[in-house]
Amino acid sequence: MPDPRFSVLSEDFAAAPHRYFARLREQSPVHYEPAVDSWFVSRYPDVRRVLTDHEAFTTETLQVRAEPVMRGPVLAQMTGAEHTAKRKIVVRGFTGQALQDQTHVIRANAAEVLAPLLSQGRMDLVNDFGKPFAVRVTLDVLGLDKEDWRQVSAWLAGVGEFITSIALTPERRRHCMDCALGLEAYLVPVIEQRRRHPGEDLISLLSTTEFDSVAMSTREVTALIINVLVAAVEPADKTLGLLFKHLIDHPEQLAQVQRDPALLSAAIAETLRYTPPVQLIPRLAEQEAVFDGGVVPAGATVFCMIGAANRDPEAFTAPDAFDIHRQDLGTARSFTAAAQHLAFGTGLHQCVGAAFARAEIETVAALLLPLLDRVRHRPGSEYRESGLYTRGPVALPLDFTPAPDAVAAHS
Ligand code: 2IO
Repeated sequence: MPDPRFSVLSEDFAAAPHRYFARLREQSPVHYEPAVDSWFVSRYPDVRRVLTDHEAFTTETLQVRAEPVMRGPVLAQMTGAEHTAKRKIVVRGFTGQALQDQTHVIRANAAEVLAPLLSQGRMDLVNDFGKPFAVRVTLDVLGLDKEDWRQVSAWLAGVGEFITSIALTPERRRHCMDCALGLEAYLVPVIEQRRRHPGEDLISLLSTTEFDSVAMSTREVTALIINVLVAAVEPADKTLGLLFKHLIDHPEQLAQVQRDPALLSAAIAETLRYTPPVQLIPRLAEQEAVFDGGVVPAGATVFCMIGAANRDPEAFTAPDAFDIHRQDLGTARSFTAAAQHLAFGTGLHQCVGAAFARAEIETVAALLLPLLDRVRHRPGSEYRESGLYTRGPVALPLDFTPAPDAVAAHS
């Protein structure tokens, strides 16, 4: 019998959601939460269905969840010809030659943020490195001033809080809106300047590429830039922290990756399956939908539980084991539309930044691993994660022995 008191909004669930995934899939696969009037779908086939049946499940939820703080429509909200055309523009900004160039930007920024940390033999991978690094890289790619990273980080925290909250108090809502307005006021003059004097950066690309023979409006470009900022920053430090946490906790696999860096993409793909940084993806049920195990009424908000689906034994053998060698992951496909795991979603709105995300995490991990000799958790540090929508380590304090030539090269 499903426990009637069980809630995905409980403190127990928040402390360690994975402990409840099997129970949800087996006993309450279409789980209703009255406090937020939403349904939570946890089985792999059901999540796939919700994300690929675009007629039955739309992204209209984003009108209230994202548009107010994005200051306009994000890519995931769009449909039809508009979506196809604008998605193509953004994809062009994150693949091919653009991605090649971005890899250099990634490496340079990683080295820069790392330099003052390396000789110390200790760092908090999430707060000392991951967070500043993710914002700086994204600003650089957009053609914004990296030195603004602290201010932009603070604005993005508010925008991210709005999008990923399950419930917001009026005070927090006001704070999030202030952050969004601050970010918009910062971006608008830049967009106007790039229209007149375009460069090689992504803001220039977005401000000048025509859609239906007209350039996008400043409002449209602003929303797409905030979209890129949030999507590139919010999950990045989490994925990096989770990758290192899992590798340190599985020393044989860490040693294998250190010996053979070609295994890194499998380690990243397995991290994304095992602990996807984006745990929930919302949809709106256009009509009543019948699942094996529950019915969702027309007009309902449905949350796809990516973490639970990625650990469904229907889809992966021994799903609760972290195993970079698993045969059922298909690493080569893991960053494409054919991915087996659902960390980038699936269907028409599957993440456009997947290739960039892979390049970012792979480049940084390949740079870091040889520099951090005998990397280990700081003794006495207590590992904790937070977040229901996006989720990752609150901190990851590491001790290591700095590789001698590394310190010389980076200080
Ligand atoms: C930004 C949730 C961090 C996206 C979102 C309103 C749309 C879309 C996602 C991801 C990650 C964010 N949804 N990125 O889940 O662009």
